[in-house]
Amino acid sequence: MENEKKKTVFSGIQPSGNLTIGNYLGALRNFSQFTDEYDCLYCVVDQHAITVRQDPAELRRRTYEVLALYIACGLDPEKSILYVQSHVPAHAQLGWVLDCFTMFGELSRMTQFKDKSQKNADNINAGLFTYPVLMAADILLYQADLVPVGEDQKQHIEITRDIANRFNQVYGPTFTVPEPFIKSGSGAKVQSLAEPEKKMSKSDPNENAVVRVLDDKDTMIRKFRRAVTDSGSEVRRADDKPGIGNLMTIYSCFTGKTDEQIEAEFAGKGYGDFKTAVGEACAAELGPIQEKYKKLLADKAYLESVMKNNSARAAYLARKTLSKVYRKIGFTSV
Ligand code: ATP
Ligand code: LTN
Repeated sequence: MENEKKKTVFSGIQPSGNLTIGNYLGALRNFSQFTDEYDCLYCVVDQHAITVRQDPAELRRRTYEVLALYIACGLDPEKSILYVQSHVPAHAQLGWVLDCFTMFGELSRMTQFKDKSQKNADNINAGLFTYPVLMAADILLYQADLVPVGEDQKQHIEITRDIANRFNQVYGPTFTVPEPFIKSGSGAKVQSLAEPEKKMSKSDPNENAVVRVLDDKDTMIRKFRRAVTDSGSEVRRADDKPGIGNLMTIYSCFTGKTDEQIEAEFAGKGYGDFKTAVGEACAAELGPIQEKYKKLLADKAYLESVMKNNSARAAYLARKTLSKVYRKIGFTSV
């Protein structure tokens, strides 16, 4: 058992905005639990981010920020590979090959493509359409076994599996077929505070709809207090109370309490007290992360050394898969 090869975990977050507690609870918070037993790669997927127009200076700044947050949340760059997608050319190279193994029809059915085309009607570019193929390349390049993501990414993991199976059927075993890791029921689906039927999204233009990982405590409490809820006053999960249900999910994630415990805690107290408590619980967990983050961000040279060393480690692994793929499809090498 000792020298049995460890399984691999891969995940990525786009530097397309300041991260929300949706990104944190659905993805980031779960990343560190794998680092002892798996070989882990966590990527800042800047190439995915440009499927929506980005300001260059902001994209650059956010790339450092997401990397610093990875580390502040407990990921160790000596142990896990923390790197930036565009620093490893093999992602785009495998992406092209996999484009030729992905059907127009299956990409047309992707709900994220439909959503984002609606939100960015003036820029429905080909990258937005082939986004899932680049994501499949990210995962398959490292022969990942497990991909921790939020519920919204399930369909993208399914298409990754389909692409891998299709390629393996034609050329023989080449790619590991990955499984999603979605923490069902607890933070895998955090909804918008303004429209609780929509997911909380870091690129939402309505700042009151999202709580950011880096918001200060007062801002967090203010945003939770403004969250849209129904006209009742009872803290209870019910189909006609999506706003309160969402806040209960968030509170439960930060405190570990069950719905019954939350209902008992706020019996007879009303929404105001509950919302403040959600803000306080959120700030209590994120405060120490913010402190670490600030120190890391001030040390750009350190972050750059992490980027450099880790992209070399990732590139080495990626190159192995890419060479195998090139050989199998009949590309020449000299
Ligand atoms: P954008 O608004 O730019 O599309 P996003 O907020 O959806 O971004 P991504 O970078 O696409 O964030 O996602 C990073 C990770 O966070 C993914 O694993 C995704 O599933 C997870 N995630 C994003 N939003 C939520 C949410 N509201 N609830 C739970 N998980 C989420
Ligand atoms: N598509 C993801 C981000 C992403 C990703 C990945 C996640 C890009 N490549 C590989 C897991 C594995 C998103 O939009 N949240």
